[in-house]
Amino acid sequence: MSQIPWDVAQARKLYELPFMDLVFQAQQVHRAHHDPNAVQISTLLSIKTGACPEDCKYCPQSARYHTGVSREALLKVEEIITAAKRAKEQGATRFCMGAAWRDPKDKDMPYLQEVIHAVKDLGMETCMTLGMLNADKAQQLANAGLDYYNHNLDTSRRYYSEIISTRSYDDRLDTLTHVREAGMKICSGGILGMGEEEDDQLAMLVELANLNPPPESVPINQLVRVQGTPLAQADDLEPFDFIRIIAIARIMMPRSAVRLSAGREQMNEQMQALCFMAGANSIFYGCKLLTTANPEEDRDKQLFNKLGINRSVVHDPAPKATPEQAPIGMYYPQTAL
Ligand code: SAM
Ligand code: DTB
Ligand code: SF4
Repeated sequence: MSQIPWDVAQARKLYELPFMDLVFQAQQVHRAHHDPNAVQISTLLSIKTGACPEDCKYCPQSARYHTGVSREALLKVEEIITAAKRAKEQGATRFCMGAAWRDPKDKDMPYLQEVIHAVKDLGMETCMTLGMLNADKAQQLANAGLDYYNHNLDTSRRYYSEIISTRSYDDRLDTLTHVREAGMKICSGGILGMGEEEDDQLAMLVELANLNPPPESVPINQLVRVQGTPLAQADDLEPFDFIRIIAIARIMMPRSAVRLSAGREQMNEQMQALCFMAGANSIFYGCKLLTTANPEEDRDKQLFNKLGINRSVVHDPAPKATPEQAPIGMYYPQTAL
């Protein structure tokens, strides 16, 4: 299947649609490819917290900012298994492990491989986010059985240098290439609310959608403003604009899981429901993200009950319908079969 690239002008046309038309279109695409009442849930665990050498301006774990997040030693494998078992009992199908590293070092690889084996033995999907990967390290993780690798583009190429100076946009794209070539699934998205323009948000989606194939999983984070980070005083996002970006992500990447990621603690139930309506079909579940708060599990269970949402067992990124079978073909201008 060949893919006709998206551009920002096309994305902007979607952005400028009346809100109802945009959400309706996104919901049509969503229903053509996914169960509209199913949400996949992943649980996050920070396996190495704080003291990161990078300077990402949003991040409470950078050693450069005084955020109150203290350095913690690498978690023991047993501690990780205990947390993964608990996540599984709570209904998570994927266990995502994050490390505040620029990149994993050779000495870390045996530990990471052991962790992947142990979590997979529980019958869960595995995801890691450890920073940059070269081809060799990506292959070692894939060989150990890692299913997904999370590495976000975070923002547009244009705005990127306002946010991070210690690694480049192309470094990020190179890591994604290594992940893909090693045979793992890509989880890549970004953060909204860092002072970027609308066109930066759209350009980030264009970069993601034009990966061939697009990421299997696309986390859309709303900035969690953490005291001590340079972005602690960033302006509020207009909630409807956040939902618009979810909808456009769904339309541009019809087969991907779109994850309503960080920032749910700051959203009310109605806002989250609109995000699901617009095509989000994955969340992080559990009262903590990496270092910041996420909604309590009971609150999410109540919300799912109110909305009649089922937890999907394992998210299947395969299409439920080809573009031809989709209800309204005009919603697939970018895909030529
Ligand atoms: N150190 C690794 C890296 O940067 O690739 C992995 C962990 S890092 C915390 C993973 C992602 O979390 C970042 O790329 C960013 O998108 C997201 N993130 C970090 N701090 C955030 C915040 N305050 N609000 C929203 N998302 C955040
Ligand atoms: C992603 O896109 N969001 C998650 C996960 N990938 C690793 C991380 C959110 C972190 C929010 C800030 C914190 O809790 O430290
Ligand atoms: Fe380090 Fe990742 Fe935070 Fe950047 S986002 S400072 S690389 S932990």
